[in-house]
Amino acid sequence: MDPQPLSPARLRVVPETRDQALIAFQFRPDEASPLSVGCARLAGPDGESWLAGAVGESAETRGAALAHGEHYAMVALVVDEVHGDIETAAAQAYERLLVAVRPSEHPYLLRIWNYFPAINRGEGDQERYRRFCVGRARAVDGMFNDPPPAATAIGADGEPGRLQVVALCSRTPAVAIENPRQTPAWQYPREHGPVSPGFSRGALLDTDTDTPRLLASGTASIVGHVSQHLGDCAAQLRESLANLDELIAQAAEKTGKPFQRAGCEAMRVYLRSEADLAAAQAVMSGSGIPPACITYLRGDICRRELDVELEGVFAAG
Ligand code: 3EB
Repeated sequence: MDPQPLSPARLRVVPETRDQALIAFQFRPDEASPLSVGCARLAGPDGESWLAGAVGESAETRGAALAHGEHYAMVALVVDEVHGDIETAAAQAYERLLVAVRPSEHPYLLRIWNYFPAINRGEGDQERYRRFCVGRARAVDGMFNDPPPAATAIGADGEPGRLQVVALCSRTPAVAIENPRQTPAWQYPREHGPVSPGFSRGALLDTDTDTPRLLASGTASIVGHVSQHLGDCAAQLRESLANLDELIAQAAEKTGKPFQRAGCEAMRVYLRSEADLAAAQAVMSGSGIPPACITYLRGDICRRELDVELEGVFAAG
């Protein structure tokens, strides 16, 4: 049987800036652009394009961008944070997101990126990441949690003021996956915060085609619900890759297609400290992930004791 050609309307990610991208992430600072990730780039490509065929309609202003394709759509928002109140900013961002997405032809949220500065500031339940989780949980509807999207939540550079939320939306739901080595985030015990974070470990897209994709959420050095290898970034990165392997194995099992590390189309590695860059690159160089697709960004992991997190897109084959 001849392989089916890649349906151009389905998802493909390239680690570069392209015209006609549904989502054109930039790893270059630009406060005005909702698609410029607010984390300094340490190494690797300075753009990441999510391609999904012809973009029928798109708009970008200071503070919001949207693009509609055939199967997929994108909404990006920047919400001003007033008086350091990240909980209210999160609730506003997610209310706006749902208002834009639910009545549209692409009502399903598959993958969300959240960036805001000083994510670990504040103690205990006052920590800004935990307040963010409370605001997000307050704003979302039942559909959001059934199942929740794959997600990233990372601390951006600078002082509080800008909450950035980027969402990939679709006509049809994704297949959510969990990691058997990790407690689902929505079952985290109380010690991790007053509300459980709303995300799935990964999402499988285009499972009705010959070209499914695995979107791995922010993947860190956590086994069960417990952070591992504190103070050792390289060991944390190896543990994160072990977690990634579980997601890849889940993807292969659920689709019946051969997913592997080498099928990575784009990866982001977030490092709390630029000083860990060389160690991280050394671990990644032996990982089987194509080095040319990896961007290293300086970002704060939402658990303050962790130094590294990764995320990526994988094609079968
Ligand atoms: C963890 O497993 C790491 O709150 O949306 C990863 C991805 C993490 C997304 C989120 C949090 C989120 O707990 C943290």
